Formats: sequence, C-alpha cells, structure tokens
Amino acid sequence: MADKSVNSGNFFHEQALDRDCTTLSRHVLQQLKSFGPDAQDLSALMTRIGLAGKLIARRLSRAGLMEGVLGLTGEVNVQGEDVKKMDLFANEVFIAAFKQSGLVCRLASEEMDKPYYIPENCPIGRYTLLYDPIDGSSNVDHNLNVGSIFSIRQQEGEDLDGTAQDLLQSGRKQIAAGYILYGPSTMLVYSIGQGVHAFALDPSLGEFILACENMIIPDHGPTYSVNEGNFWDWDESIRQYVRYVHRQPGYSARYSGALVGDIHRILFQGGVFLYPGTTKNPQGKLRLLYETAPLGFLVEQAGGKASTGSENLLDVVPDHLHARTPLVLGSRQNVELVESFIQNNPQAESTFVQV
Ligand code: AHM
Ligand code: MG
Repeated sequence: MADKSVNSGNFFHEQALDRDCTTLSRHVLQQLKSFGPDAQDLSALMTRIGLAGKLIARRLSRAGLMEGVLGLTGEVNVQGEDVKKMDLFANEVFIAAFKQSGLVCRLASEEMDKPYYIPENCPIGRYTLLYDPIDGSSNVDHNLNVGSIFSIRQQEGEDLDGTAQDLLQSGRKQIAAGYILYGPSTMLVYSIGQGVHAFALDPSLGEFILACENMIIPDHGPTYSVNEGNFWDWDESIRQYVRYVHRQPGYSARYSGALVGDIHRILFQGGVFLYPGTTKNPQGKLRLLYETAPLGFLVEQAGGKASTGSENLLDVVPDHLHARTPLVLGSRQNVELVESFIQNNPQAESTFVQV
C-alpha cells in the first residue's frame, strides 16, 4: 500500500519548488502566453528592472556602513529639489542596467532634465523606460522605506529631433508599470495590463519570487494618506473632505513620506492617497509620467480608481516631460468620495460601505 504521507509530502515539496521557480521573467511569459519577440522583450525588460532594484536594495541595505552613500550631492535637479547621493546612484543604476540591453532607445527620469538617449555604439531598442529612481528621497538618510517607480512605453515615430514629443501622451499608452518597495523586504509590484502581481526578493536566491498574484484593492478602506501639513495651502474642498474624515469613525491617517510605501499599504488594505494642488503649486508635487501615471495604471489594474480630483488620471496628457498632476488614488469608493467634495457635491458616507 502506498504511503500517503510520503505522497502528500512530495506534493507540498513540488508546490514549494514551483513557487520558488515563479520568477519575474517566467511570470511575464506565462501572462502573455507567448515566447514571441514581444513577450521576450517584455520579460527581459522586467528582468532588467528587477536587476536595478536588486542593486539599489543592496546599496540601501549597507548605506549606514559605507562612506559616500547618504546625504546631498550639493546639486539641484530640474524639479528645483536638492539631489541626494542615492538619487544620483539609483538614476545611474537604471541607465547601466539598460545601456547595453538592446531593449530601450531612451530613459527619462525625475533626475534628468532631458531623456538619456542610448549612444549609437550600443544596441538600440524600441521601448522607453520612464522612472523615479528614488521615490521618497527624504526618507533615505533615516533608514525609512523608499521606492522606485517605473513605466514602459513604446517609442512612436523616429524622434528625429531628440525632443521625445511622443512621450507627451496619456497614461493609457503605458505597456507596463510598477514599483519596487525597499522596506523590511524588497518587493516588486508590476502590471502589463493583465492584473497586478507582487514579487518578494528572496535574498538567498537573489531572485524576485511571486508572492501575491492578481491583487485586488478593496472597494473601500480605512486609510487616508495625505500630508496634512499643507492643510492651509489647500483648496477649501480638500479641507472640507479632511474635516469630514476626522469626524467619521473608522478612518486612520497613514503617511510615510514615500508614495510607494503608502500606495503599497492601500493596495492591500484599501483607502485613499491624496496629493492635491496647493496655493503655491496648483498641480501639486507629483509628476505624471514617472510617478502618478504608473501608479494610476497599477491601481486601475487592481480594480481601484486613479483621479486628479476632476478627471481620470490616465486621460491626462502632459505638456512637458516633468509635468505634474494632483493625485487622488486608491479604493474606488474612497476616491469617488474625495471627487464629490472637489466637485462641490459631497456625497454622504452612508452611500459607502462602512469601514
Ligand atoms: P521624491 O520623488 O522627490 O521623493 O518626491 C515624491 C515624494 C512622495 O513619495 C511623497 O508622497 C511626497 O513626495 C512627499 O512630499 P511632502 O513632503 O511634500 O509630503
Ligand atoms: Mg519621486
């Protein structure tokens, strides 16, 4: 008679092995159900992004022990923000990871005034990588969570004048998007338009392994995530929303200073992240092409909603590479509630599921 305990042991062993073998590149190919050139390219793009993430995670994990990792470079970037050494390092990591890949023709990031074009002596691909190398830079020097955000678009036309005008299109043009979260563990969350999937970096393997497939954001959640230090710089409608939330039972404020971490929590628990315009910056702080549009793409793919407060975020067409948008992102019902305040028609919470 067969020994059932041995068989079931084998079954769990096989399952665990299969899970460990679900790497990022394999997962992309499985999603696309193809080994054709487009699928191979997308799989290779994700692998390179994963490599950049591993290099950045390695540097961050040793930052407190090494000279010259933390602090400012003394430069100011195109956004008018002080550049940190980690911002510069992470920016260069992505360039190094893609320069010889033959996958991209250009990279554009928060830290570069203009796109970086792959030099002619290197293989040139047909995709563009847009990225924020370190999201939440102010957290870096204090050993708090930070992230990287990425978005992939296909080059349209020849871009002969080198101005990358074809990038000035809505977020619907994204082929893939996601983020890497450098927290207690390093996680990569991505979508190629077929759901949202989370991978955890297994340090013993040096691989991103599937941790959570087809993530669905709850329709309503308890978290509101906003920098209330800007309260008196907001429009009255945002102040009214926040006052309203203060009076509602069940809400919790969570704001880490790094968008990636805050959105990661909201993807799992539900809730809303807001970065509205202020009197000084009516378009808010966050940039469309490499911050808000990729996260909007992810959240929509998870069944949530991405808005500027007055229109669908993924419909916004930027007028320049570093254009900003106000952001209201998260669970569908929470986002609609914020929108109703902005449109001066506050909806009663009773129409929403209680938290
Ligand atoms: P960064 O990419 O320069 O770090 O800026 C983006 C970050 C977001 O991660 C975060 O939500 C926001 O800026 C915090 O800004 P503030 O300090 O104004 O609340
Ligand atoms: Mg940023």
